[in-house]
Amino acid sequence: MKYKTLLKHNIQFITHQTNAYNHYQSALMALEGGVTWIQLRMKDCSMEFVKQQAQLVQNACKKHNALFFIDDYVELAADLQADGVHLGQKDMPIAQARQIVGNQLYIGGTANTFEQIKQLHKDGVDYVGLGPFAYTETKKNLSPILGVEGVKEIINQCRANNIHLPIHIIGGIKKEDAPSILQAGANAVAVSSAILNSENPIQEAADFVSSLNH
Ligand code: TZP
Ligand code: MG
Repeated sequence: MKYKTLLKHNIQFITHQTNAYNHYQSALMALEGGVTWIQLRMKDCSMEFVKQQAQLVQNACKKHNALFFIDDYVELAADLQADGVHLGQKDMPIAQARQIVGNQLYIGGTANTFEQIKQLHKDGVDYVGLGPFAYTETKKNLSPILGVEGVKEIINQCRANNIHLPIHIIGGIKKEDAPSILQAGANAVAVSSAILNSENPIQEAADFVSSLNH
């Protein structure tokens, strides 16, 4: 049994390296703004750097009582006893990841369509990251953009088919989009650049948090 619930977290921050901040700094600002779920997402970095940033971010999450997830690196998530790991369509198969992390860690999976969610549900993920909601520069090789209507349609299909997994919407989400995404039936939003590219990322994170809790 997992001891922390995902459902009380309606925003997840995705770390990113920008000209101004490294992954750790990006996570710290989101935490200071009140975000309680961080996903360390490091692409094209050495394993040594990933481990080092992961330890720093995990400690910061512990201090803030926030969930700490790692993108892609299943063994590292297991070694560090992170709260969870997130896997894309082309990453390690969910069943294999489950063998490695066991039942104590959450596993999230990325989807762009209802069919993919159906498969992830069968595979036993704990939540789905559905997107992209809008265009974003943060991710390479974007799948087709869903928009609020696409999101609504897919979530309705899930619920009509008895798939009640938590669904997070991701990709190009701005503060003003967040309430309508929750209205569409999503459980949470996952955000990176709208926070990091703002003038005051801590304030922007705090504004996101409060816009979702009204
Ligand atoms: N998957 C789809 S979009 C995205 C990921 C990991 C990046 C989210 O970041 P942003 O900057 O909020 O679009
Ligand atoms: Mg991945």
